[in-house]
Amino acid sequence: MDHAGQSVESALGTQSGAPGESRREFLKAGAAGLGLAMMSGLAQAQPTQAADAQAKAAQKGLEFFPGAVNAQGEFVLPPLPYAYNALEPAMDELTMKLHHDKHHAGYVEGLIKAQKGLTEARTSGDFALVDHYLRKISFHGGGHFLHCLNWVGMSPKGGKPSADLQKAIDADFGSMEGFSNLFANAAKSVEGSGWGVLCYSIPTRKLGVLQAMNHNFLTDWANVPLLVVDVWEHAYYKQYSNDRGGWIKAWMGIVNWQGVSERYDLARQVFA
Ligand code: MN3
Repeated sequence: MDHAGQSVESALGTQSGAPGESRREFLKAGAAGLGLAMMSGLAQAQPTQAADAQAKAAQKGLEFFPGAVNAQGEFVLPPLPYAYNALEPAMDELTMKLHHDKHHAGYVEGLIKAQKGLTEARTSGDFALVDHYLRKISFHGGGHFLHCLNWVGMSPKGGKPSADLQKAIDADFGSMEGFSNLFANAAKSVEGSGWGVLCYSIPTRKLGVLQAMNHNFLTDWANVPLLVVDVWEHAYYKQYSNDRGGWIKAWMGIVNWQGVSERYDLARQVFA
């Protein structure tokens, strides 16, 4: 079993009796579902290499930012992975509806519009508004991708980190308490609107915490976000008023640690 095959099986959590069966199923699903050969030009590579590379790329798109694009690679609003009221009492149904159906949908719309403007600038040769479109892409793209992560980062069941992730949390933050204190304070102290982010550093292969102001400032480019908490007022104000800390504390109880653990495994495999 080669490296890519291992990561494919692990990422999907497929459980197959026959060696290679789950890998083949994933490769089939990945190729059919994403049409990545067309997007990446991988069709000219050796068939096995191309299939493995397609599967690897499919993993990145599907697992790091679930549902961010459709089979054609177009930006879409992914459905919530649970009912609007599934996170009550930590998060109320109306906030979830507005947050997902209006706010997140708005970022998808804004991203598509800005991408279209950028394409028109490139094809027409009129670059007068190129900085405008790129700013919009950064803002709406950040909003779209972070919200894709946001929905899967929460679960009615809550849960615990895998043994591997717990080990990394202990190594990089001292303990789960050390992580929680740092993360909660980072998120709480974001100036204005933004996010708290648990991320995997590609160069150091360690876990770290970042803030994001709005969707797109204060980050750095060497990190893969694994878990995010939304501290825009639209995410909590109806239920928690101005008590951002109360929202973060409640959010800590509904973190989907199984999903975070899977993305951590994926990050270690893809960026090993
Ligand atoms: Mn939001």
